[in-house]
Amino acid sequence: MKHIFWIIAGVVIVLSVVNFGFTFVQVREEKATLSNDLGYRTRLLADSLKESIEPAYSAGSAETLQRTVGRFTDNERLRGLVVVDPRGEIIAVSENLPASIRGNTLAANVMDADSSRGEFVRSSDGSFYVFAVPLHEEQRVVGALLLVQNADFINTYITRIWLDNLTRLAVQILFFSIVIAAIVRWVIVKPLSRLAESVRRTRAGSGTVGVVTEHSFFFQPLASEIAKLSKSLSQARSAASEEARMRLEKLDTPWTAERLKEFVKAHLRNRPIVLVSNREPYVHEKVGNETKWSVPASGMVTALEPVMEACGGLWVAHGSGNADREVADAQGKVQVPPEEPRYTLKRVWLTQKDVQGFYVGFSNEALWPLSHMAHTRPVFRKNDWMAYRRVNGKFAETILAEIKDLQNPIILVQDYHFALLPRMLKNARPDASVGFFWHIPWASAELFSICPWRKELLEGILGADLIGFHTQQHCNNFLETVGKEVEALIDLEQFSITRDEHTSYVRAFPISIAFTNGAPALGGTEEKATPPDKNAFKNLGIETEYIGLGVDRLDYTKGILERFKAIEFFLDANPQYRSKFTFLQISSPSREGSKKYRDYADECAAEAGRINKKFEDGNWRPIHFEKKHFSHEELHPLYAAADLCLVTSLHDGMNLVAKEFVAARSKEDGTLILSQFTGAARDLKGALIVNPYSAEEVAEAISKALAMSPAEVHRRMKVMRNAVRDSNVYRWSAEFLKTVANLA
Ligand code: GDG
Repeated sequence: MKHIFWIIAGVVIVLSVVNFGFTFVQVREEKATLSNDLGYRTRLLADSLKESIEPAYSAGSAETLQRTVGRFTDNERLRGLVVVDPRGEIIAVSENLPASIRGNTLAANVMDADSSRGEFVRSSDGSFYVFAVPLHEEQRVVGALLLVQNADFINTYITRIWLDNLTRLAVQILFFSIVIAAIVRWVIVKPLSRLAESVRRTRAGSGTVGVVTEHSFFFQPLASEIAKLSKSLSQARSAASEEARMRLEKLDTPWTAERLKEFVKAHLRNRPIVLVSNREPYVHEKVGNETKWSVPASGMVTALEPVMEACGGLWVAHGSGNADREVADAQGKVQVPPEEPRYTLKRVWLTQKDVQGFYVGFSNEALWPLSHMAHTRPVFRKNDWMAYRRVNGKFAETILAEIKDLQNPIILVQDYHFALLPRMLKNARPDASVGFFWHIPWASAELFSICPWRKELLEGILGADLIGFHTQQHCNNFLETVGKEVEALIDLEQFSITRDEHTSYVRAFPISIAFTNGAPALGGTEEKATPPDKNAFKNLGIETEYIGLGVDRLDYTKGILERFKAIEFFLDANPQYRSKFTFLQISSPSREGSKKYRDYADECAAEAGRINKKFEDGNWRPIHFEKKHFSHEELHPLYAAADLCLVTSLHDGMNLVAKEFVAARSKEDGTLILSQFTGAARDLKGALIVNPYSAEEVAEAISKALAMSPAEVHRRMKVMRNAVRDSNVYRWSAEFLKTVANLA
């Protein structure tokens, strides 16, 4: 719509300029012609009147003179006559001649010069052409005769020209606007957007070749080229799909989005997949007058988004963005990814009170610290628990309504926000396969026992057919907790729990990212061919020889303060690295509704400030603390170019940042320093494993990393890249989906 407006505005400007130009010239010419004509006719009239007036003037008869003058009063355009004596005194004047004209000074000038002259005069009575001619008696100037002509008709005529031309311009503008809008809309925009839609559908695999060429008369050559292109694309796609099908059985080949799709088709026989999480994969926000979308900083989203892109289906999540409602339909649904829709996101709307109790309160102030051994006391509030139950119920209702016409759906419930949901869903729909994945650690039976609602939580989780954790240790802890808290039959061989005739299987599925070794991924983090380039750091004002990187949600479990302490320790112990080493900490603001998180953010900023003050030298300061959200596209060049990445979580289910760093190192360089308390420490054997509580140990790892031989760096990175490549998120979901589908 905007572009049509600008095209029309351009045409309006051009038409107006041309029209005004022509009208201006026309007006000037018409005015000159009319004025000359009036002047000429007045001169002729003046000559003939002079002949009749001079004898009367010479006879000295004022009465005869007045009678002669009177005869010409209001005659057509001639407004009147004035006869003056040599002193300029009026001797005779036409009756109705306005007073403003009578005393015209032209008479005196004409008598002095002894030659006739005319001029246009504008007065309150109108516009006039005054022409004066000297009167003679025996060659002597004895007076003057003034002829006053009405000149208003010239202005009236000029005004008419302007009005006529402006009316013509308005009609032209209207006509052109309608024609242009119609042409742009029907001949350009519509066919182009149909073309784009066809291309998009073909690219997404849901369109047919040839649709592209329909309705695109104007773009026929382009359309037929695109049709050929999409034909090649669909041929390539079926070849890839065929290959993926063949590879399905060979488990040692890498998993890709395509292979996962084929797997879903073959093993799940197109059973509908519904994924449920609190955090939505795309958030729409108002930025000024514009609506923008972003992918939130969340490990769960990073891992599951590529899976949904590959498999399609429905993702149900809390609509938390301030423009979420605006872009969703009446049912809260929106097709995503926004640029290339592949699945449906259904947003559930929560009240401020729900969010406070369910999310900020019970999820993040009770369950999060309860599950992480980070020495932060959980806060259990009855009201938060009630809100948690209420919101789990609300999500259950929404999902049950969505699946009411679907048979044997597979429902994948994500994370600690929805511990009660598996039971609610399974009770209402026993035919559904319910998988539940707990993305954070399951600390221990002892720690869990302090939760006042532990039995209800376990009851809820045990509604699932399959319960997944990142590590075997978390599975063991969970089984031990169930054994301690509820009456159930625990089979340690099967790793299953049977209660009220329903069996839940407990398995470790170490999550990962969409590392595809250069093969096209449908989303998420993937290896890109861009060479490492420290310019990305220069843009942030970092130009030192050595650069360390940290990327975390601003969360106390990520050990950011401990990391800063280790950097201080490192610079104290290794002064030769001062002014040569900079640490960039990217911290995406997180859970800002909670005071604990706001305070932690302030503490991190203060600690970075303190350490910077201690070491700063000229323009150099050791820690750059960027408290803002970076997109995956912005993070990638930083991951690819840093010398080392520090992951010092005090406790972490998996930690995907560690895997993203590894995936970004296509040159097989760079060192990962990784906390022993992350799930990732079990998968990434090439990392320098550290205890984040020991600043000395982390500082030593930093100096070891910076002094490590390139061969050693390469060897370690290669090991890690192989691990992430082999166990990417497509394998993770295939294994989870296969297990959950086979249980039913
Ligand atoms: C939970 C568990 C487990 C994007 N922009 C920014 C940013 N991101 C992305 C990172 C990464 C993700 O956010 C963070 O993932 P993690 O796995 O490190 O952590 P959690 O969000 O706590 O995830 C975790 C995960 O679930 C999956 O199961 O691994 O253990 O706690 O993809 O690229 N991150 C930051 N700033 C940004 O601007 N910090």
